[in-house]
Amino acid sequence: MQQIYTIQDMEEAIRGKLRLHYGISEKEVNEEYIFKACALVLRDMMALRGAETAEAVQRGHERQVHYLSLEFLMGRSLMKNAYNLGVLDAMNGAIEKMGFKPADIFEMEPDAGLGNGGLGRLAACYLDSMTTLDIPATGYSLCYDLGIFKQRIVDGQQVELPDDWKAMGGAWLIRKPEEREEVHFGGKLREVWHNGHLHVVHEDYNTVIAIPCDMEIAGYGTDHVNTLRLWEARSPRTLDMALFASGQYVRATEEQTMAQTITKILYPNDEHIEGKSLRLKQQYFFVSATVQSLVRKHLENYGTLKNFHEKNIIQINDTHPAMVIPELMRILMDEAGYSWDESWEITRNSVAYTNHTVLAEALERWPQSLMERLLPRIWQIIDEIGRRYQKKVEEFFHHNHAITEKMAVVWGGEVRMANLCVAGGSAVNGVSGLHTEILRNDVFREACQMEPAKFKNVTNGIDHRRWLSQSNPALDRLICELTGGDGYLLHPTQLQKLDDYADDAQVLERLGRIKRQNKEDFTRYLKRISGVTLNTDGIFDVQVKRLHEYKRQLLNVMQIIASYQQLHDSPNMDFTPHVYLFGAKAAPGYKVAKDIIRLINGLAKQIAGDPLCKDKLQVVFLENYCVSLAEKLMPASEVSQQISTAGKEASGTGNMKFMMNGALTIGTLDGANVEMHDVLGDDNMFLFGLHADEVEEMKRGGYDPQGFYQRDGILRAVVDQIRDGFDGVRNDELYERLLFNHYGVADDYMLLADFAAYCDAERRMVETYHDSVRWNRMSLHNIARSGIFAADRSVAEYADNIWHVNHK
Ligand code: 26W
Repeated sequence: MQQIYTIQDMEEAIRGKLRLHYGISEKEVNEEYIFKACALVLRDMMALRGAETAEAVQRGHERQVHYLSLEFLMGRSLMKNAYNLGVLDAMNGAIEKMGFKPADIFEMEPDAGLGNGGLGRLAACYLDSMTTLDIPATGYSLCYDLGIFKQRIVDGQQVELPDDWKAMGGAWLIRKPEEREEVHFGGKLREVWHNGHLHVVHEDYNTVIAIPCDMEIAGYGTDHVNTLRLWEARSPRTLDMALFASGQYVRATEEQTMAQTITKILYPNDEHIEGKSLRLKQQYFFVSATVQSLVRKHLENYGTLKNFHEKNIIQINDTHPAMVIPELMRILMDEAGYSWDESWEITRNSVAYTNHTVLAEALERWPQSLMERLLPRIWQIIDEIGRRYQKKVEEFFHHNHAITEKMAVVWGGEVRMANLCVAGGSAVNGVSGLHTEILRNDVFREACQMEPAKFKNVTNGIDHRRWLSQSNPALDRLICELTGGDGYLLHPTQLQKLDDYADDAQVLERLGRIKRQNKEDFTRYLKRISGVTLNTDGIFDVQVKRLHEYKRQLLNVMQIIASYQQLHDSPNMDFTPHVYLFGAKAAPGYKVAKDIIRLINGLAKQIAGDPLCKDKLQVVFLENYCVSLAEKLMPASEVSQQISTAGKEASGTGNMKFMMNGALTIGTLDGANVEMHDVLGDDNMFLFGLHADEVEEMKRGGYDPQGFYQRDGILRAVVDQIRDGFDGVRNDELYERLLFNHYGVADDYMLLADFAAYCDAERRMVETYHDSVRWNRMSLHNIARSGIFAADRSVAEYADNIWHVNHK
C-alpha cells in the first residue's frame, strides 16, 4: 500500500518546496512558510494518488457518486491529510528537526469555513468516509473568497468580520483553468422547427466562466483519493479594451468584478432563506458548471448519455442544488437531442435528495418572476415538470385540491424547491429516524403515499477519526489499549468492547483523569487566546451550535438564571461549581438571535463581577465558534446540551461529537438524540421535556405560556429578570416573544412548557456528578456505544440503499 516516508524524506520534501516553490532562504523560513510547504508536499502526494484513482475508476466503469452541496465546512486539513496519508509522525518529526513546534504549524492554518453549520460539516465528514470506503466520489461546491464570517464580541454584541481564508488555505487548491465551463444567464428563447422537431434556442445571454479549483481528499488506510471540486466565477473578458483605451480604467474591469461577485461570499444564513437574486445566481452557476463537467467526463468515457444514470448518481445536500434536475433535463434535450420522456427517465434515476430541515422558513421557494428573467430555459423546464407532476398527483388523489396545492412544484407565483426534488429524484431521505418519520407523515405525507419506496432514512454520522482519535489523542490511546489495537478506526463499532470495563475502577479513574487533563489543556488555550480563566473544578457544561430560537439557547440561559437566583437566595447552600460554555454564530440579519447572544454576554459579565459566584458559577461565551475550536472543546466537555424543541432538530451532529468524547447529554427526544437514547437507555443520559407528538398536540390545543408563568414562581422570576436584563440592557422583545403573541405565536418553541422538566434534568445531572465512579461509567458507556454515529456507517448506508455502489 502506502510508501513509507521517513522523517528525513519529509524534511527533504519540505525544504525542496521552500526553495523551489517559494524561493526563500533558510533564514527567511517561518511558521507560515512551513505550513504552506507541508501543504504542498501532501498535495503532491494526493495529486499523484488522485490521478491513479481516477484512472482506475475510469477503467473499472463503476458508478460514481457526485455529492453536491453549496457548503463544505472543511475546517483545517494539514493534520487530517498527514494522518490519512500515514505520514503524520514523519511530518511532525521533520517540523521539529527544522526547529519548529508541530502544534504551532497546525495553528497557522485557517479553517476552510465554506459552510454555516451542520449541513456543511456533514458534507465534509462524508467526503472523508466516502474516500476511506474506496467509493469513487467527487464533492462539488463553490470556491467562496470569503467563508463564514469571523465573529468578534464587542460590548457583548456580535460583530462580523470577513473571513479571507484563501491567502493561506489556498495552498490546498489546484486551479484548473483548462477544465473551465461556461454558464449562461438571462437572454431570450427562440423556438425553431428542425427536421420535424421543435428546438429551443437560447440567445443574447450573459456568460460567466466557471474555473475548477480542486482540493484532493485522502482516505484513511487506503490509497484511494477523491476530489472536492470548488468552482470559481470569472468573466470571459478580463478587460473591456475599448473602455481601457479611452482611459476609463475602473469601468473597464466592471464586467469582471460583476462575474466574480457570484463566488465572493458564502451566504451566512442557516435555516432561513434569503430570496436574493445573487443567491439564485450562485445556485445556478454551481449546478450548471457541475452538471456540464460531469456530462463532459461521462461522454469522454462512454460516448453516449443513454447510460448516464447507470454510471452516475448525484446526491443533493438539501434543496440548494435542486436545479440540477432542470439543468440535466436541458442538456439531455437541448444539447443531446433526447425526448422529454427519455430525458426524464435518465434525470430521475440520476438524482437523490437529502432533506435537512422541516422548519417552514427554511424550505426554499423562489419567485417565478426572478427565475423567468434570470434563467428562462430552466424556468420553462421547471414549469413543465410541475405541470406533468400535477397531472399525476390529480389522478392519484382524485383531484383533491388541497393535496394538489400542497404538492405543487409551482404555485402562487413561486417555485417550491423541495417539491421539485421530490418529483425529480429517485430517493428522498431524512437524517435521523424521527426526522424521516416527520417527513413521511407530515411534510411529504402525500408524496410518500404515492411513492412510498422513495422515502428512506439515513441517520447522520461524523468522521470519528477527526472528532475522536485526532482531536482527543489521550482518549484514543486508552481506547487502543483497552480494545486491543486501533481496529476501531476502520470498525467503529469495536468501541463497544469498552463496555467490558464498566466495573474496572482503574479504567474509570483513568478516563476521569483524561477528561481532567483535557479541561486543563482547553483552559490554558482559552486563557492564551482570550485572557479568560475557566474554573477547572467546575462541570464543563457546553452548548455550541448555530444560534437559533428552535435550538433554545434561551432555555439554557433561563436555567442558569434560576440557579443564580437560588444562589443569591441561599448564599451558603451546597453549590457544585459549574462552568457554562456557549459558542454560537447568529445569522447577521437575525435580530432575536443577536439579542440572545447579547443576553448571554450580559449574564456572563454580571456573574463574573459577583463575588458570590466566585469559584461556583461561571458563564463564558466563546467567540467565533468554528470547526477548529470545536476540535479543542469536545475533548474537554462534560455535559452536552441538546435541548431543541422536539420535532425541530433534524438530527444534530454536535451531539455525536460530544458523546464520542465522553460527555453526557442533557436533551430532548429530538433528532438523533432519540437514537442515542435507544443505545444508552434512560440511565446513561438525561432526557427531559415534551415529545414531538406532545408538542404538536399542545399547539393544537392552543398552547398558553401565560399559565406556566402564573403557576411557577421560579419561572416567573426568571422571565422577569430576562425582561429587566443585565448590564443595563433590557430585553423587552424577548420577554414579549415568550409571553404574548404580538410576533405570531407566543413562545413558539415552548420554552416555558419545558422549563421545569429541564431544571430537573440539570439537577439530576449535578447530583450524578458528585458520584465520580458512576459519572465515569456513564461516560464510558457513551463512548462505547457511539460507534453507530460514525460517518462510515452512514455512508455505507447511502452506498447500499440509495447510490447502489460498492464500498469497502
Ligand atoms: C436556504 C437557507 C438555509 C441554509 C441552510 C436553509 C437551511 C439550511 C440547512 C438545511 C441548515 C442545516 O444545517 N441543517 C442541519 O443539518 C444537519 C445535518 O443534517 C442536521 O444535523 C441539523 O439537525 C440540521 O439543523
